[in-house]
Amino acid sequence: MFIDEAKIHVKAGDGGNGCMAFRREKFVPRGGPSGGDGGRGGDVLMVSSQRHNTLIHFRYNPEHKAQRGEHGMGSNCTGSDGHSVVLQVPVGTSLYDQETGELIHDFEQPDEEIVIAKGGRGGRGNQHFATPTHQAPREYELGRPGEERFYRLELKLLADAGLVGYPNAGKSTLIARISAARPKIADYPFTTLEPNLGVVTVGEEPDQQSFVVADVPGLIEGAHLGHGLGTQFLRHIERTRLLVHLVDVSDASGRADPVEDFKVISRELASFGNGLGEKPMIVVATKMDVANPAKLKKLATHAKRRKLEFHAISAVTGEGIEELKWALARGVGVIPSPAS
Ligand SMILES: Nc1nc2c(ncn2[C@@H]2O[C@H](COP(=O)(O)OP(=O)(O)OP(=O)(O)O)[C@@H](O)[C@H]2O)c(=O)[nH]1
Ligand SMILES: [Mg+2]
Repeated sequence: MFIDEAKIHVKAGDGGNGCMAFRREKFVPRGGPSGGDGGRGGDVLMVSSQRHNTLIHFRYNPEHKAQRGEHGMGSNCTGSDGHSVVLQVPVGTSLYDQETGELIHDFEQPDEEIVIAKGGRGGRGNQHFATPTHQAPREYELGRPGEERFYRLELKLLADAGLVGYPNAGKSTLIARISAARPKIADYPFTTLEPNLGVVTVGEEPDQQSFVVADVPGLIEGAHLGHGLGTQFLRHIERTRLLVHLVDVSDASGRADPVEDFKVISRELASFGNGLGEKPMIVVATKMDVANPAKLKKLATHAKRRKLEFHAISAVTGEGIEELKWALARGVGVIPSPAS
């Protein structure tokens, strides 16, 4: 189980202070108290949204404060309330109190909204303290402090895209290049024995988006019959929105035909069932720095004929990596695709 975690510190806005003032107008002697109330401090709210898939945006940005209420003013003017702050979390996030470990809320549906730090009440101005026997009150209240809390967020990560292909195709190298995941990489087959998840981000704050990519062990012909590592681990990518099919177009694969490679793996995916054969797929030619041009062309032509998006990358030189990241973001739906 892969868990994303973030710790945050939130502070709601303090209430504004009440005001002490007296009406002073020409021809109105002893005008009476006129100090307005302080405004309420803003709340910190948390809402579940489908716009986010990970908690990575809190890792860069763990402090959140709402605005304080304005102080009250003379002439019975109330200070304005502070603006609230709304923090978005992915559906599936659990919110814990960092100190006690208590579970505060499980966000199970989109658009669940709760207050996680309550803004302070504004103080009352001296206008409220007048009584028939106390007509020139000098009392007023200070605003109450906004709540301050420390939380821990937890999210079980589900992969949005799955990398598939023969052993040695460069799947682990790619995930290491585009995420913080550091899987073992080596030039022998079946280096990867268990799926690795990596969080990939595209764009800059505030428009940054992130999604989860799974690197799974390589497949070979007959995997559905248990050859190699079999297909058990494919259940980890059953619920992804996109498959990324990596095909080695260098001569390092030791196989002659990349289209044959592509077909073998596609058949294994189809025979695993559970929708893997029908999932949207991007085809990626790998090892462009040492590509065999004839193999590259053959694979590109095949992808085109099958109407599958095609990319060519080198994890060594970085060629095509940035474009592929954006294509993945579109494919998993965190950024709109031009067509839609
Ligand atoms: N020249 C070159 N070599 C690469 C590139 N990408 C990966 N490799 C090499 O290919 C070999 C296999 O890479 P891995 O990333 O371990 O392949 P994998 O698909 O994860 O393999 P398994 O885990 O066994 O399924 C390693 O020696 C990598 O250094 C590339 O773009 N260019
Ligand atoms: Mg690997």
